[in-house]
Amino acid sequence: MKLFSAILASSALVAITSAHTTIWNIYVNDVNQGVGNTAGGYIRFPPNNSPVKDLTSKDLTCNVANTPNTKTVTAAAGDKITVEWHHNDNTASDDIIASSHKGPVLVYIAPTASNGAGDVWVKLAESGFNAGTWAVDTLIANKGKHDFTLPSVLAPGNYLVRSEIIALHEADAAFTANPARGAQLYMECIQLQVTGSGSTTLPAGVAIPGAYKETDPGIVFNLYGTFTSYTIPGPAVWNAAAGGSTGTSPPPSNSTNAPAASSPAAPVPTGVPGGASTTSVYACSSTMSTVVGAAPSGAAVAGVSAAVAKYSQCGGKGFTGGTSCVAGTTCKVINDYYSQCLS
Ligand SMILES: [Cu+2]
Repeated sequence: MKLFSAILASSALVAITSAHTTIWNIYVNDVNQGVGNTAGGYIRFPPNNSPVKDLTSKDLTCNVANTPNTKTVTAAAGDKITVEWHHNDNTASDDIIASSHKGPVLVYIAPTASNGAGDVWVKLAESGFNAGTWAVDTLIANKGKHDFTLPSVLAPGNYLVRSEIIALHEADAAFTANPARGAQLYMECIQLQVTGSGSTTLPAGVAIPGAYKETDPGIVFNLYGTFTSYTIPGPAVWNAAAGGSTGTSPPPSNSTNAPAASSPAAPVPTGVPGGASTTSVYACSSTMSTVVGAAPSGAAVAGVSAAVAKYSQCGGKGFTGGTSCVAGTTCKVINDYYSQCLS
């Protein structure tokens, strides 16, 4: 409860990060289950809508506060689930995510008993880049709603559904090469009880963190270069799953793993915001602002010296990254598990 009050106390901060997004509520067969990302809800919600960028961080599992919430939504195997994303609130006037934040939308599932740890995550749906349209474009057009279907064969039980957006607008450089850049991952875990007569338990899955690497063509990707396809990172969609409905592009993940994405054709921006002429299209420039001084290579791994960008994590239990914030910001404790650079 102490943790929840800390989170509530910090909710005023959410309004600042206007480019970013979290899951607010879900629908089961088009029936709204109500706002879930508050204390007493059914979503394991973070203290704000900032992305996670460190692919090795446990924050990637269910965001920075993988804290069990009170409720669990009941749905039957085979039901249609709709996840609704928003910036700051779930009213019609609130938009979804900055349109610059193009990238794929993905859905994973794991048994709740695992708490998300281990090789437990099974991909249920994904959509990436199809005929010139990104899944995030479709998400915005759909007012933040993303549909998928629970496999009809899925055995009853308690599950965590992890829905995720990977925003690529700063993904031309790896996070470890430049902590001011890198793919931005947005995710929450939804507490779901599956009913029905299915008898198929989840197959072996992948670990999150662990499933994504900076060598994946879909993680370091130049959105501003020339490309005709995009390889969605992570495992293949479980073949018992029906797939997502926002236009799936299921690339068999065992075949050609690096089409256009790894082509070195287009010049890549230098990595320091402000240095490249394309910087103006990066809507994160106000929230992911400049790094003071050059980051020594390997700094993020070693946990030393690179200044942490405004709104990025600078402390908390288990956190091993940098703790010194960029000029004009200080590291403020949000809760036991998360401190953030704020002005
Ligand atoms: Cu952003």
